[in-house]
Amino acid sequence: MSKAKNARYSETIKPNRLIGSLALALSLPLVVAACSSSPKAPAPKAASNSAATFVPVTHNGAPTITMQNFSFSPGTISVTPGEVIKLVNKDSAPHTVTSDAGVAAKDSFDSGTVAGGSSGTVTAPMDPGTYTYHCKFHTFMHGSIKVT
Ligand SMILES: [Cu+2]
Repeated sequence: MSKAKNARYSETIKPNRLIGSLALALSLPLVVAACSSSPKAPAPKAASNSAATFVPVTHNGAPTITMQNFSFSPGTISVTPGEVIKLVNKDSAPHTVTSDAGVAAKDSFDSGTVAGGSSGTVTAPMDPGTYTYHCKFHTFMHGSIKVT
């Protein structure tokens, strides 16, 4: 008897659940439609405003050259005049970022020794241009710094 009652009870509750989920399914597209249609008009204005505001803040932290497996990454890094570039040495050997011969004295740069597993910095030249550099200890290691 109680089994039958339970069965009957669950049968009566089923339509309610169905209606509940139907109502939910019907209301969801309405909510999505309401969300996507109403902010569309003011969105472009906000985007153009923030684009102008955020232009100087595009750098996500300091520009970084990684020294790993006896190579520099990225091979060419773009920076602004006089910007400080972070150097991260992931090798156990020491490396340097040293400007190649032929660079005018005022545009020369040398990070000094960045010991294995440690980090350092080098300051980019002030004059726009592309400057090639090498590692003092491993002259086959090359990279370039593009100042714009
Ligand atoms: Cu090296």
